Amino acid sequence: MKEHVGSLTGEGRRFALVASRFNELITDRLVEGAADCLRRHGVADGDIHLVRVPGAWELPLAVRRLADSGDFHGIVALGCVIRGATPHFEFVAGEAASGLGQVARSVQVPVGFGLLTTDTVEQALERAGTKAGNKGWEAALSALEMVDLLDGLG
Ligand code: INI
Repeated sequence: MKEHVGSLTGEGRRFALVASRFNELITDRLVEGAADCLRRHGVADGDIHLVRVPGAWELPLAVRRLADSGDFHGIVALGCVIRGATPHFEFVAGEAASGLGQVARSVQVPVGFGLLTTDTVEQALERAGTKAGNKGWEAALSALEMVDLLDGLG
């Protein structure tokens, strides 16, 4: 059996991080994690572009524009939606996640999913570089692997 697996090599590859400013305390940590992951795997600092959008709702559109530009080998979407007292959370979180899913399935560029949807700020902090790791780091690692996998699949 011939197995195809992407390796984690970032040399010569360009990545865009798309991060929302809403809940910036958290999303800044996700950006740091994602950038750290890419650099540790050989992506040059000048090949990492950070694009800011207002909130998670705006992530899918910016990701699509960047994917369509053809300028990037991989994209990582980073955001944080925290449950409030109203149903607003469900709409923003649901539409942002399904919008990113739609974009990820319809473009030829791997899109890492680094959108946190949590009940509390504490849960978000735990996933942004404290006791539950850093979802930005994990999303960047998956994007790296997928870029190399797709390269190999032709
Ligand atoms: N955007 C977020 O990224 N996180 C949230 O928790 C959030 N909440 O709770 O409202 C949020 N709302 C803003 C939204 O993403 C849009 O930017 C806004 O509605 C303007 O289009």
